[in-house]
Amino acid sequence: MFYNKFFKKQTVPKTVAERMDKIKSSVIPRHVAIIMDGNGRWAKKRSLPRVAGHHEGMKVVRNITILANDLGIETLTMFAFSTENWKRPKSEVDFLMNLPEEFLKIYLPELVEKNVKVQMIGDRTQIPKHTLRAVDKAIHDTKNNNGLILNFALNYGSRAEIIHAVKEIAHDLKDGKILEEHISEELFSNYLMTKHLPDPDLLIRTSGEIRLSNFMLWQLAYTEFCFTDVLWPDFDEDEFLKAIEQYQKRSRRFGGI
Ligand code: V07
Repeated sequence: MFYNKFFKKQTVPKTVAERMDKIKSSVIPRHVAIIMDGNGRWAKKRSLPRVAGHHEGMKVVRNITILANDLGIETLTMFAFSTENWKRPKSEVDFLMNLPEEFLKIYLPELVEKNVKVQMIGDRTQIPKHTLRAVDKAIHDTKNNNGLILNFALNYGSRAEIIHAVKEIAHDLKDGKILEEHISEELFSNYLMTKHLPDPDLLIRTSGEIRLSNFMLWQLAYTEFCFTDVLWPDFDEDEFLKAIEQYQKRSRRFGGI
């Protein structure tokens, strides 16, 4: 075998660490948003109650958070509970509203230690007090961290977010705080719950559903989409790295013209 400057030895990365190094040498998406679907189906396949799938899905949230933090991703938004989810049986809603507390009881010390900053978007008014208390404590305990922003969408609906923004803008117009000619895409973005975050670069939805389900409609205008058939409880490191690798291939094509 002969090598010169034109024929570099090519190796295919195999281990997670090697794949992570290769990923880190290319464009990392700043903001990844995930619709974590398929927990109920995962449970059904195993003849378990739906809530067993939600519980298993919670562990995956931890694993993907740690990996995203290690990759240097700035923000990870996880769609944990939609405004539509209230229509589910009360027992399931109650279980879901206990998950933030359970998650934080187990993982908050690790998140604090790994410099992760917890945040939340969504309508707080209908969320039970005990749930908000746990989430607010996590936000408080991690407010000085400057690693990954772990942003939970809890009781979040994008159309409601947009209507809320429109009302606030109307209010500020009436008060003379802004003028009609000030209304722009940038100003509008600043009335959304994500005003402090860049738009997502990559959206991942698990479990084979190919729709947005009222998630970040404004913010996803230019986002790359990655849909996978894998159910959320089965979504592992390999699946997340595959999604990032796919994103990097696409952005290389886009950048290269
Ligand atoms: C929930 C587990 C993941 C799959 C999708 C639905 C079920 C983590 C949280 C959470 C939320 C806020 C917070 C800390 C943790 C969570 C809900 C559901 C409602 F500050 N997982 N998870 N919240 N699932």
